[in-house]
Amino acid sequence: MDELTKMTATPDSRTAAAAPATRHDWQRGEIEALLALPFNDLLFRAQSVHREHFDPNAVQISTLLSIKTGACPEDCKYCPQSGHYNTGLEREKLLQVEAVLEQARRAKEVGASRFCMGAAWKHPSAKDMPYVLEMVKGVRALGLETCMTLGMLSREQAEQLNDAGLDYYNHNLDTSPEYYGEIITTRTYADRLETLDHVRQAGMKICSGGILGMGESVNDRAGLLQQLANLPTHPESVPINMLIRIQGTPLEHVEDLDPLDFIRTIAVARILMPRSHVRLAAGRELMSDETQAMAFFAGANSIFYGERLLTAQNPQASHDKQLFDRLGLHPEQREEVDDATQEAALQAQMARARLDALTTDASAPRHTTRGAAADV
Ligand code: SAM
Ligand code: DTB
Ligand code: SF4
Repeated sequence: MDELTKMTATPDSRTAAAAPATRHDWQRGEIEALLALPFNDLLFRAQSVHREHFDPNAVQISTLLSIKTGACPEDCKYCPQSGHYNTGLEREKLLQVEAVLEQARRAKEVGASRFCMGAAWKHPSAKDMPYVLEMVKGVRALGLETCMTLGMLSREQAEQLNDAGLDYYNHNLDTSPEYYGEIITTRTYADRLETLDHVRQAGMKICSGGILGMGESVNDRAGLLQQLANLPTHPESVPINMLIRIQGTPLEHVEDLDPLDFIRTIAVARILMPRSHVRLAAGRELMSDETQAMAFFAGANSIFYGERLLTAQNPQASHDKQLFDRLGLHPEQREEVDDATQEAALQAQMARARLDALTTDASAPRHTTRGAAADV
């Protein structure tokens, strides 16, 4: 490039020329070496990568809703919703479509750009799919990005969700292939990879990450990141959860994770998957503001917002607002919806009204709804 071209190149084209190609061939040792860098070197490197691809002060905001709670047949040792452990959690059947949409409206009002719906299932049943598809259409119609996490998906179910307009599917690898068997025995690592493949083949974006603080080694953290970064396409969204120790689960008494090790993992995720949104996911309630600030500096650029995750506590919305103000962060804006989406919205609304009319028993409300979070 000559000097004049260099001076007039847009920031994007300059970045494109300078940025190394995204890799999918990371070796475990390379990742361990990154995790072991002097802290300042690691954070400087992660922040430099972050700035090449994102507005460093923008954070994507998602809100979670549990659409079916508890009594899950899987035995994930960290999870309050597993039917294998007595965690005292109140079970709830699948919410009605309108109750979900009401929560989505509130999430939008307070600034969320993505609405994530989670169900404690091994996989969705044929009976539940029509309702789930209506939820996707309805939430999308509100102009929100849609995300679901419903357990394993067959190829056909992934296609149905994609056709309904689901933007993201969340399915975590959780930990390294080696440590996985210590945490879950009712589904395999290969099952999880297969679901991710179905999601990708169907055309949806992938949200996949893991949990830290389950007693895993640094090598296991490297193994999780290696699996994610070596997928044929990087997950668009990578949630890094800090274990919330839940009374009654086998991981109730696991040792504390050093917050600096958590930050290191975020930083390495940012370096390995430079264009992905890395989410500072579960566990923020137990983190200091300073730890969270450092996680944003290390390249985290997404959070769950609102006082509840699926069943566990999240920071108060007012506290998050204050933190954003103190750090000069702002919510990332999503692109506006086009006419075709608006039209799809209208159609979805009509179909929903028909379905609800067929199925609603107004005399027997099965579910309670939660209060809305405050403004971001
Ligand atoms: N049942 C679906 C599944 O697992 O595929 C979706 C819901 S599940 C609760 C979604 C994710 O939440 C899990 O994969 C796990 O990474 C995370 N999670 C669950 N319990 C957690 C806890 N106590 N602390 C941190 N993350 C947790
Ligand atoms: C993810 O990685 N974390 C979210 C979301 N994906 C579905 C769930 C966190 C759950 C924390 C425990 C609970 O609220 O029950
Ligand atoms: Fe069930 Fe998901 Fe919890 Fe595992 S993490 S027990 S699959 S709800």
